[in-house]
Amino acid sequence: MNETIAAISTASGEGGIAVIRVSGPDAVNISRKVLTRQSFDEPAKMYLTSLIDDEGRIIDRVLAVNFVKPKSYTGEDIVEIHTHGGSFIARICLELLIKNGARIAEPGEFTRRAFINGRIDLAQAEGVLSVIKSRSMEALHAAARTLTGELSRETRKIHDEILALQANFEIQLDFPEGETLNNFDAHDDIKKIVNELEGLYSQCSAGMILRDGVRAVIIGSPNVGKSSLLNALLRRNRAIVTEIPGTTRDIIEESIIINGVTIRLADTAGLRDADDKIEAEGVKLALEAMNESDICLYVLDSSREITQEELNFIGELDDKNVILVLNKSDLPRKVDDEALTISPKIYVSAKNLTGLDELKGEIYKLAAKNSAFNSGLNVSERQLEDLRECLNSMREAELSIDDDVTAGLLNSARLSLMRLLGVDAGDELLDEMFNRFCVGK
Ligand SMILES: Nc1nc2c(ncn2[C@@H]2O[C@H](COP(=O)(O)OP(=O)(O)OP(=O)(O)O)[C@@H](O)[C@H]2O)c(=O)[nH]1
Ligand SMILES: [Mg+2]
Repeated sequence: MNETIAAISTASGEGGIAVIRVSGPDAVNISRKVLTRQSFDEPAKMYLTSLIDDEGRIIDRVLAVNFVKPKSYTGEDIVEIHTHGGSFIARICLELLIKNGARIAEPGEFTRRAFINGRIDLAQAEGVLSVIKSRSMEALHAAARTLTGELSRETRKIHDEILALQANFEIQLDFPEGETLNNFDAHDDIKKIVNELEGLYSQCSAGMILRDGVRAVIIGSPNVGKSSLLNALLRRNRAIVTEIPGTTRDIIEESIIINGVTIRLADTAGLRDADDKIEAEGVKLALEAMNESDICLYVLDSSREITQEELNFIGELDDKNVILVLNKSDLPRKVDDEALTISPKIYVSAKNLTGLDELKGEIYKLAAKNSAFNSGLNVSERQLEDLRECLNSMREAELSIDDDVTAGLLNSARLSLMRLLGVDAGDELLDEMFNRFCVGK
């Protein structure tokens, strides 16, 4: 931790400016050796200066700013040098800093130091990562809520409530058999905490959906227009469309964003008993994709009658996640609408691009089901798992009638929340977490 680290913090390639960040006890001393300016009187103020090489030759006009410990991103002294954009000049600047005593930073090492110095907790560090990886505005909002500490605050509040309750139980256990603490009714308290945890959990799973997207599979018999539907939703010709049944054999995945939510569409091979080995493999993949998806778009050709095979297949679908898409609505309708009891049923024409907005609306409705998107909190799998474990322990505690057991469950619930916040996190967890960051963050 006493080493001073440096890295290029902006993305590689040519750009307007590049930022090279130096953090650690020698940040200012090392920076002085590569800049003409020697003093940074005011912290957090940009100074115009020059970058110089070993022989004092000017390489670039740059801006430099000094953030003084502990009021900096890492909680250490930081100097940022803003060079003109271009990976070459940024690399030269970094090399000069290394020559003068800085060490190249590992991926995520700046954020790791921020965590170790208590500037942010682990939940917020995950938030930083999510902000960087966000692909839609809603995902970004969810990440920002985590980053600014909303998840941490709520988690800490619940942690403290459990702790207080646990303390009461410990006292209670010291009482002789038969006697109890006055007015001690833990049941209501436990129930209240379970409710709070459930709310937090649904906010976090919404955040998870916002980050990773919802998986929607396009499935149905050959030639009904599944690939045409994918193309129509994407508004570009991504998948091959022909009048020959069995055109699509592999899974084709693409994303669209509906009201800020990423929907990961998968076009699949038409379902039939295929003789062709490749096609049969495609059908197998299609069914697998369907089982792993959150939403199923079952496509029918509305210009012909439904086959018995199709009816059987529809009968076995989990109708909570299905949208029936009746394609080719530009042609005369032959499909027996009455036979289809599943809703929603949407008529579209992938050819004429009609009905697509309505379809998107239904996809969004299913995706948003039970999800608090506008209060979503971005979390990692690990954090969601910690939260789930906490909730499980608390639900068990709610049912428990043995004080001893309840106290133990409260304790493990509390430890799950501490893990979520990264209190006493081991090196292994920190390595795993910060290695997902890019260098320079
Ligand atoms: N009239 C009309 N024809 C369509 C429509 N959508 C698709 N088609 C035609 O239906 C045929 C099959 O379309 P595809 O998109 O390849 O169908 P698919 O379901 O992906 O077929 P497989 O990949 O073989 O399972 C093509 O000739 C398309 O031009 C539509 O909305 N209206
Ligand atoms: Mg196809």
